[in-house]
This record gives sequence, C-alpha cells and structure tokens, in this order.
Amino acid sequence: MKKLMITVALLGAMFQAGAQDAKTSAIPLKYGAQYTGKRTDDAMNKWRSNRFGQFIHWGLYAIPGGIWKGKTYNYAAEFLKSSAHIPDATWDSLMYQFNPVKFDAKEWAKMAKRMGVKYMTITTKHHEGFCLWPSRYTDFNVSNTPYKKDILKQLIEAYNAEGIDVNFYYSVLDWHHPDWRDDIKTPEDSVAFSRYLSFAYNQLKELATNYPTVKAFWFDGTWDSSVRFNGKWTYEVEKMLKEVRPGVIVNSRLRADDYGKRHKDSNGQLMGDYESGYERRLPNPVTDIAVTKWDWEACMTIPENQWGYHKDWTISHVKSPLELLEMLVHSTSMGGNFLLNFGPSGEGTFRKQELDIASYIGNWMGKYGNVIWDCDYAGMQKEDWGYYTRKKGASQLNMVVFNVPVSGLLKVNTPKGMVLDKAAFMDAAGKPLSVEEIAANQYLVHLPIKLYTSPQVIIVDYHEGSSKGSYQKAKT
Ligand code: H76
Repeated sequence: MKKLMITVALLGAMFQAGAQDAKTSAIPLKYGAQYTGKRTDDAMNKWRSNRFGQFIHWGLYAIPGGIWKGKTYNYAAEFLKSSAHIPDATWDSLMYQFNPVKFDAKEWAKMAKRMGVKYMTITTKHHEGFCLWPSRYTDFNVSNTPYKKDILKQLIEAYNAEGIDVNFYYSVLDWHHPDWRDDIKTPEDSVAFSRYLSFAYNQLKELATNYPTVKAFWFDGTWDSSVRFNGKWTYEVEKMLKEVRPGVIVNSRLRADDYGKRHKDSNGQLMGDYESGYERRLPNPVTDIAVTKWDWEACMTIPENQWGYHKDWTISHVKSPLELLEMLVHSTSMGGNFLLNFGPSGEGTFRKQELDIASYIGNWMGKYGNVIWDCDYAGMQKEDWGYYTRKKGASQLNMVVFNVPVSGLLKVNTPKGMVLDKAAFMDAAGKPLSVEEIAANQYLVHLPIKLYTSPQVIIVDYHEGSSKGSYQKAKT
C-alpha cells in the first residue's frame, strides 16, 4: 500500500513537471514558425479586408486546352504535359505559338473590378516552368514568344489602376529546368538541386525587385521531398522576400520546418502568414471553427479540377454562380479569403461561363459587398439558413440568407449577453422585419413568405446586455 502511494505521488509529480514542460518548452526549430497568431500590420490587415480575389492560371497549357492529338484528357488542363506524356521539347515548343492577340489587361482588370474582387493572383510560372515575365534567369519566358511583351507588367499596371492588389503565384516544382528533382537519391541530385534552388531564389528576388507593388507570394509545387526536406531554403525565401518587399505576405504552402513538416511546424504553429491548404474545399463551419484563429484563404475552381484553360467543360460539374457566391460568403463568415480561379484561353479571352459568373457575383457584390469586404467571423453559432458576417468594429450583425425556410422564420441563437434590437433587409433599410424573442438567447426573424431568387442580406442591430424576457420552463 505504502509503495503504491509513493508511486502515485511520484507519478503525480512527474505529470506536473510534464504539464509545465508542455507549456514552456517546445521542439527547438531553426526554420519553424516565425511568430504566433495573426499578423496585425497594415499590409496584412489590407490582405484580410480584401476577402475576395481572382486567381488566374495562364501559361502554355492554355494553347492545347486539355486536348492532345485529338484526344481529350480529363485531368487538369495545366497537367496535360504529364497526363499525355508529352516530351519536354515538344511541350516547350508551344512557346513559339504563344501569341494571345486578344489579350487586353485593361479589359481583364475592368471585369475583375466589376466582379468585386480586391486582389488578383497570377501564375508567374506554373509547373511547366514557362515564365510570364522576361526573367533573366531562363530563356523559357514570354519575351521569346511571338507575343514578346511582359504579361506581368501589363497586368500589374491595369489591375493596380483599378485599385486591385496583385499577388504572384510561383510554382517551385519545375518540369522544364534540368536541375529540378522530386527526390534526392544521389550526391549528383543534391548538387543539381541546390543549383535549382538558387535559380528559384533568384527568380523570386527578381519578381520582388522588379514589380514593387506586388503584395503577396502564393507558393505551389512544394510537396516533393526535395523541397520538403529543405526547410532552410523555404525559410530563407520568406526572409528574403520580406527584406526586399517589407510587408509582403507569404502563404503557408511555401514552408517546411527542420523536420519536413509542412504548413504547420513540428510544434503545431502555422508557418508563413496564412493557411493555404484549402484547395477546392472549405472548412466546415461547425467543426472547423478553430481555423478562425489564423488567417486563411481557400482557392476554388469553377469546374471540378481545371485551373488552366480546358476546351471541354462538359467533363465535370461546372459550379453555378450561386454555388460560388455561397462559398465566398461561407469563407468570409469563417474569417477567410476566397480566391476564385479563371483560366483564360490561349488567345487571352475568358469563356462565356466565366464572364457570366463574374457578372452575377459582381451584381450581388455591387449591392452587398459591404457584408464581405473588411468583414470577419461574427462569433455566432452556424444556422441552417446561411451565414453571419460582421464588419470589423461594427455593432451590427450581417445575415446572408441562402436557404429561406417555408415558414419564413429565421432562427438566431445568440451568445449570452447579446440582445437583438431590430432587423431589416439591407436594401430596404428602415423597413423593419419583426424580431421575436422566443426563449433565452433565441430569436426568430420573420421574413415575408415568398419566393426569393437570390441571397438576401439582413442587417441586425443588437446591444450588449441581458434579456428581460421571462420564459416558462418545461416540466420534465
Ligand atoms: C495540384 C495542383 C496545382 N495547385 C493548384 C492551385 C493549381 O495550380 C494546380 O495545378
């Protein structure tokens, strides 16, 4: 018995020491997270307030558009070189066909502005290795095509003139460069790959230096073990970009730590400035609410998995404008950004479905953009009718209603200490909707019963305090 008690006491002491250790000590890392929590500087606040962005995938893959020698490849069009096993020289010679005669950066920027995006992220170089800017580190770039002109420069000028931030996507994975390796198997691989890493580092420095208004870098193609076990390089790239361009923002997908852990380091801390793992998916508004403690961005395709231009959009579900709009609202409601992808053709034009989506979302954003831009997670429980957002610092709650119940009654469960005062449709301000308190911290907002054909926005006024209602408890 005595022995047992001593053991128990010892165990207790060990647990206590263990608990303290967990609080104070972490796995020492040279290349892990550089800070914890959210960045709160002006550049990051602006990035966050943007909320809605346009992703553009444009490269040589836009020319064949998913079809090679008469055969349609259903996998992502920008992967055609790999899906159709096209030899390097054959693929690379597409460069001599790159001549987007209909490309008009100003038109693109106007369309983006009308859609309501506040930033645009462009593929400076995708996995194929072709560069949309005249890089001095490779000939495989736009200046050696029949088109010749710098695409990035034109896009930056046109989008910035419309007040839209421009960010750079950069694929570290590079199918063109002879020194690229997926895996390091021999000392020769190691030598070659370190040359590759210097090349990519130089290109990134070139981009940051030559395009001074770039706001963020969006890294991709970082999953192979060659990059994953080069945490030092990913750390140094982030550091260099921030030295060249103070305030610049880097996604978590660039980063790996000392032990090959990606996005989040071995201590569970996010690396880079925001979580960029949400690709073609969104966090769950009930179970993934922890995501609100970080900045994050979801990127989304219109068809199932086509980023670059694919000629045939009948091969998968093409999302409707309302599905995409709901994803945007869903993202804002969870404190994240939504980056919607477009894949222009080899001529430099957007297909009709893309233009229609842009104008549908744009019309809605024109009326209701203020429940998206600069808005955040509202701290409310998820309800079946849709999503809440809240503008930073505002004492109003926004309800964006996608599913109106046949009763017309929208349930609002409030946290303790929040009392609802009134509600009104945003575009019929002044004409109040009835707000009925039905139980402690439970309200019903009454909507007119009719057919709604677009998402409704309701602005709710509330104050902090406790409800005066008296409720009869059930006899159980
Ligand atoms: C897989 C993959 C890549 N990551 C997406 C953002 C697209 O660029 C796609 O090609």
